Amino acid sequence: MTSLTLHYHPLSSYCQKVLIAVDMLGIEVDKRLLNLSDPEERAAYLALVPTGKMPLLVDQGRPVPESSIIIEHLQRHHARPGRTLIPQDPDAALDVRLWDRLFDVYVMTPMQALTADLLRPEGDRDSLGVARAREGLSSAYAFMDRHLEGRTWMAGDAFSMAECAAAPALFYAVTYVPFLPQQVHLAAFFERLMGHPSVARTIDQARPYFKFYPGRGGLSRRFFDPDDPISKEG
Ligand SMILES: N[C@@H](CCC(=O)N[C@@H](CS)C(=O)NCC(=O)O)C(=O)O
Repeated sequence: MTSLTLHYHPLSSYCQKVLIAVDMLGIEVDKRLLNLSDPEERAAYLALVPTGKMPLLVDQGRPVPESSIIIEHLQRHHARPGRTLIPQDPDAALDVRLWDRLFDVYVMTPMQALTADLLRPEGDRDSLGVARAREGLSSAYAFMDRHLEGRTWMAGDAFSMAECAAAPALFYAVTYVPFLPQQVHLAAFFERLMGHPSVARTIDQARPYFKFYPGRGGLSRRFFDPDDPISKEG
């Protein structure tokens, strides 16, 4: 038992963002798997966090919501010495927060809209919303690819909170809108993210659940559990 409890689900992109940070910062947390489709559990969770969104960190009884705030909290109060995801320098920190926000707003949000659409009954699908979300992803890819030319990471020289947001956001986004062949900087960045140990460990935790992901048709076979028959499909 630690003083920290993380309410989460391994499939959730925002939970993955925090799980990557927890791993990077070398922090022990007790993980509590959420099932928000259970009405009682949802009601209890809403009492803890009025938005009802996951993840939620509880630190000695104090709820800390919102993925970026959770990461800042963990960095400030619990990171192992020498581990950092937000630089000390205020301007460098601002740059990290900017890219964290750009991934949340311009990649996570349209990606979630596309997932939400797939979860609706056929008759309630929103083709205009889907087209807008796809366009949103395409324009985000374009400016991100330009920014990445000559860079390894989004902000500064090190893996930061921006990459914690980028990895799950792009992981799911490409299942709906693949990168264009000319977006080589973004594609190389994606492979760097997927090869990063903290990201790879987080994806490994989610692997048994990918068969439930509504956009699994676009997910590369390499990410499925090798024992799952879907990993062998063409
Ligand atoms: N701004 C929030 C977004 C969190 C969010 O959208 N979480 C999704 C899962 S990835 C969620 O809780 N969905 C469940 C629901 O809306 O009922 C954050 O950064 O933590």
